Amino acid sequence: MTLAVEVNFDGLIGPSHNYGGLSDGNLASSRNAGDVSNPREAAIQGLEKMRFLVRAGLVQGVLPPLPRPNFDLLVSAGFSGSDADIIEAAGKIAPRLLKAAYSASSMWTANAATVSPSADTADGLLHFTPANLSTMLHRSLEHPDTTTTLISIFSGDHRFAVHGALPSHSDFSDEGAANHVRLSAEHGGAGVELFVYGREAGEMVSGFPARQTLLAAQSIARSHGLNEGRTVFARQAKRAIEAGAFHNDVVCVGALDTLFFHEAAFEDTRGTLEALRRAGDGLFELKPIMVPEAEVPLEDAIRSYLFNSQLLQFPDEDRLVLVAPIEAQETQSTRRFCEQMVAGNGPIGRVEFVDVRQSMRNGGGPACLRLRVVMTQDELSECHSGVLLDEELIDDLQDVIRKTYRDRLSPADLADPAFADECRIAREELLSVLKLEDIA
Ligand code: SUG
Repeated sequence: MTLAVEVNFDGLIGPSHNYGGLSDGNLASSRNAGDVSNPREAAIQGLEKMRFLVRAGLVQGVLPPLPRPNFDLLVSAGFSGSDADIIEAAGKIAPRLLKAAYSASSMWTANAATVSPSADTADGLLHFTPANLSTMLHRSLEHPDTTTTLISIFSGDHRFAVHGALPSHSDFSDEGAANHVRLSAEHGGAGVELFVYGREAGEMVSGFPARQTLLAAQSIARSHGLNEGRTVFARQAKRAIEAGAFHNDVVCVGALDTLFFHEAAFEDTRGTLEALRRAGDGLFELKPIMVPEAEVPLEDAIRSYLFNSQLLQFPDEDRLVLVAPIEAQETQSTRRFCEQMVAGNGPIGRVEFVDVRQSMRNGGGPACLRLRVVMTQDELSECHSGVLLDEELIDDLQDVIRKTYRDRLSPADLADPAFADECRIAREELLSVLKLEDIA
C-alpha cells in the first residue's frame, strides 16, 4: 500500500460573498436572504479554520475564488456595452440575475468536484470530475472556471485526470463530493466509494429539489474506473431533503472506517449499511455511528449542521476528531450528543467547534467549505505547491483580504459598477500570492 494523506482544499471565500437567497431548499439561504454580509469576516473565518488544521499537522490546500461577476451570464442574457453599462442595466432590470453572476458560491468546494484517489481507480490516476451543479443557476456557472483551476493545480496527465463536467441536463444533475463518501482502512489503501443520490434520471420529485441523480453518480463511477464491487449507490431519504438536507453531507459524514449519520439520512439505512459492509469486505470493518431521531431531531441536525463537519485523523491521536460548526455547540441536543459520544469509546474521540458563521448563514458548514483529495507523496510533489498552505501564506492571504475586501455588502450594492473592479483587484492579488497568475 502506498502512503497517502488526505488534503483538504478549502474554498477561499470571495469578495462578493452575499446573502442572495438563491438556493431553494437550503433553509439558511432563504432565511437570511437580503441580509448584509461581511465578506472580509467570512474570508478570515474560513482561513482561521484552515489555520487550525495546519496547526494540527494536516496538509491544507486552498482553491481561489472564481472571477465575479460572471459577465458571460449577463451577456448571454442580452446585456451589452461596457462592463459598467452591463452591471447598471442588469442591476435595474434583472437584479436576481446580477446576484447569480456575483455569487461567491464557489467557496463551497465540497461541490467543486467528485474525487477518486489513485488507490481506487483502474488506471492508477487521481480522478476529478467537476460538478455541473445544474440545479441552481448561480452554481451552474462554476464548473468551467473550476475545471480551469483544477487543471492548473493538478496538471500532469501521468498522475492526474481532470474530466469535463457531466452534461448540463437535469438527468445528469451532479453536486460533487457533497454526496460522496470514501471509506477505507488507511487513506492510501483501496477504498469503498459511496454515492448518495436524491432521484433517478427522468424522475419527477415534488417539493424541494433533489440535486443529485443516480445517473450522474454512475457516470462518474464509470469514468473514474472504480471497481464495481467496491462502489455503493444509496438513495437519500426524501424526508431529509424535504427537511432541508439539500446535500447528503448535511446529514452524514464519513472518514476511514467510520460513518457518522442521522437516522433519517438514507431511504434504506439497513440496506445501505449492508451494501457498505459487503463492499468493504476484506478491507475494513465498518464502524457506523447512527444518531437517533429521539436524541437529535432531524430539524436540530439541519439547523445546527452537526453532520456538516470534518471528520479527521489528527497525527498522534488514536481516535478521530470531528471539526463541527459552533452552532452544533449552541444547540442543546447536538451538544449533548457530542458530549456523550466522546465520553464513550467509539471511533470519534474529540469534537472541536469552529466559527464559520458567515458561510453557515448561506447553508455552508465546515464540510461544505472543503474538497477532500487523498494524495500520495508523488502526487503531492507534482501538484501546484503555491496552493498548499502554511501559516505565513495564510497571513499573506489575510493581509490581502483586510486590504481589499468590504466588511459590509448588501445585495443592492452589487449594482454599483465600481464593485466589479474591487472584486477583480482582490482576486488578482490573491492569485498572485498563490502563484496562480495564469488563471487571472
Ligand atoms: O448550494 N448556498 C450553497 C451551500 C452549499 C453547501 N454545500 C454543501 N452542503 N456541500 C448551495 O445551496 C446560497 C447562495 C445565496 O443564497 O446567496 C448557496 O448557494
